[in-house]
Amino acid sequence: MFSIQSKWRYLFMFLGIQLVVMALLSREGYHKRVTYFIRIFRKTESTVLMARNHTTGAAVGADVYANLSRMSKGHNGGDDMPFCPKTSPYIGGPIHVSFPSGLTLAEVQRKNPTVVRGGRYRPPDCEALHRTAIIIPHRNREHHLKFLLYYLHPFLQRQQLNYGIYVIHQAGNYTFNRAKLMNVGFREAMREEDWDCLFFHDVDLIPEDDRNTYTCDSNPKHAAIAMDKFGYKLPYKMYFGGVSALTPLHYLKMNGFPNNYWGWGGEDDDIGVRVSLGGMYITRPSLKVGRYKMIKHKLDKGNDVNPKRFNMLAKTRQTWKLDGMNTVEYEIVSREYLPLYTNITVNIGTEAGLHVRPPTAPPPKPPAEKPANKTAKGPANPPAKLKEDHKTTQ
Ligand code: UDH
Ligand code: MN
Repeated sequence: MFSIQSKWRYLFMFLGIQLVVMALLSREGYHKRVTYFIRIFRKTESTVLMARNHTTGAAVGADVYANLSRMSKGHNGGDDMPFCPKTSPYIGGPIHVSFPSGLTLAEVQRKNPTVVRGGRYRPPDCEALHRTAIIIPHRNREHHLKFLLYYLHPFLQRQQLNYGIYVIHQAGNYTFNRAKLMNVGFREAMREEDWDCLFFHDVDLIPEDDRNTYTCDSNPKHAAIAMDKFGYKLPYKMYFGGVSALTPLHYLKMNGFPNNYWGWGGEDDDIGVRVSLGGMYITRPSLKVGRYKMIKHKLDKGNDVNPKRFNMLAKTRQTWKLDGMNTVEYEIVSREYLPLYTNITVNIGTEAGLHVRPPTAPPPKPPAEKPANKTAKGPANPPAKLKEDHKTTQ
């Protein structure tokens, strides 16, 4: 029979042996496995935290930057890198999302030292299994962009992706056109790299769980299924707005997105209908995982509700092959490879077409006696000097 004392002695001996084995494994280069075991205990803690969080309704979750320092330590950069595992060991589940005042882009840059020019990243210690481009339609939302970059960079790094972030900035003040900007983003991103997945991402949506992997499925995926704005529920079955993921093949099968939805609303439903017209269906992560916080905002200037949207939507079946990726016209104004993203400023024209003519000039005056001065003003509103011109031919 064991006495209580000897029971304790055996228990301590057992724990001691465990510690020695762990130390040896760690020394022999089994660091990942050891940390894996350590994380199992940590995870239980975070699950308890999460459970508590669900009952109170408050958002807790982990710091999205918690795992990053460990990642960069394994850097080897050689050609003989192994492939990354199917499931990243750095994924941790719920993420704490808040919007502290005083955050700067310089701070985001400082916290993401492994992100390179143009907002590109590759895992330092393994060959990524996925190449994902993030396409963000944008105008006048720099404040939101800063927060999105703050959360998205570490989020994607935790998923061990080879990724790039593209911000597609609509030039000028004409009515905003989200879907057309996505078409531009698709073409311009694919021009640079053979991305195997494109995430079309509103600037104000912050993912709250890193198990929501930014990779593509065999069918188009609607990722922003549970937004705080809609009480963390899908507002209606065909909803496809906010954040969606398509492979280049999916995108071309549905002829991309429509170019003619100017102003707020309708385009996301049109895209949803295009998915089924292209012979595909919408996949979704679970409600638990596809959670997003939308940074609070009002409807923007220059993005009034589109009153034609319901009429247009009723005709998608007739129009989807006539308007989309095969007809998109735009002019690139500038392309900047910034430290945290690639900024593409684009002229997408207006409802009247790409080149808006200045208002008809009044009838010419009879010729003046003196020859015209060289510094005389040109026509009102001259077209901007643009670097590249793109018209799709398919
Ligand atoms: N966007 C811009 N600039 C604009 C307009 C839109 O960058 O001027 C982009 C941005 O990525 C944004 C996305 O287009 O996230 C979608 O536009 P949105 O955020 O206005 O769309 P949402 O469905 O509109 O969030 C909610 C309008 C809230 C009105 C509330 C009135 N009660
Ligand atoms: Mn929004």
